[in-house]
Amino acid sequence: MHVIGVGRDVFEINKKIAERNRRTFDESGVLAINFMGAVGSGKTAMIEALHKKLKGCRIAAIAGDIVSDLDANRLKKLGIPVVGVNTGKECHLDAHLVEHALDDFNLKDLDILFIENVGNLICPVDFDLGTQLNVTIVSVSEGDDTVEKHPMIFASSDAAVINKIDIAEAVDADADKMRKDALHINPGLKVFLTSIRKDNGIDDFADWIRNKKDEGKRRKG
Ligand SMILES: Nc1nc2c(ncn2[C@@H]2O[C@H](COP(=O)(O)OP(=O)(O)OP(=O)(O)O)[C@@H](O)[C@H]2O)c(=O)[nH]1
Ligand SMILES: [Mg+2]
Repeated sequence: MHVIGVGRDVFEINKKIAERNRRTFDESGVLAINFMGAVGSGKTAMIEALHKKLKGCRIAAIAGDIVSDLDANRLKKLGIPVVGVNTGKECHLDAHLVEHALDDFNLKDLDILFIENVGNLICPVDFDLGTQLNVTIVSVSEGDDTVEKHPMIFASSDAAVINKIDIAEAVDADADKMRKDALHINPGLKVFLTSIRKDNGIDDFADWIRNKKDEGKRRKG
């Protein structure tokens, strides 16, 4: 009997396209960052905030959503070049969708490409987009057990952002516990505690991104 391994094929094809995307980003000197995270954790708000902080960097965004163009329009309003990608019923972006969206950018004119994935902490884990960095954003309002309940996404991230610390007390959440949980899962993780609302911790996160961009440019020569 011949069994068709559909699942495996999908992952293998995605991996190949992701490698192609990574080469494209490296060759164009673009730092691409995959922002994963729970619904409403602050992914779009973080791109808006970073746009203000990363003055002098030429940034653009891909906004992934299941159906709407609300996030894409928020970013467009700020003058950020953006491509909205609707995934329909799919709960994650994939490398092919990103590759397709790249047609709408002149990558040579960009320094940083933010890719906002579809909001959840599960599906995006299996789909490498070819970005050089993966960042997971959660907020204290999801509960301070959110990190330990979703180890896979933190294990496959370069940085974690614990956002909305301004309301931690109000929602009875321990942001430091979340930080420790993230480091327990992945000791190599860079963790940022932030409040976009109060502009706390965003400068550190922006500096980390800027350093990664400069490292990439130096490597390219
Ligand atoms: N109190 C507080 N609210 C915040 C903070 N950051 C974002 N928000 C609010 O949280 C809500 C969701 O923010 P978004 O940036 O839309 O979240 P998202 O992760 O992009 O959401 P989806 O795209 O729907 O998954 C908005 O009402 C923001 O104003 C923060 O640091 N503190
Ligand atoms: Mg959003």
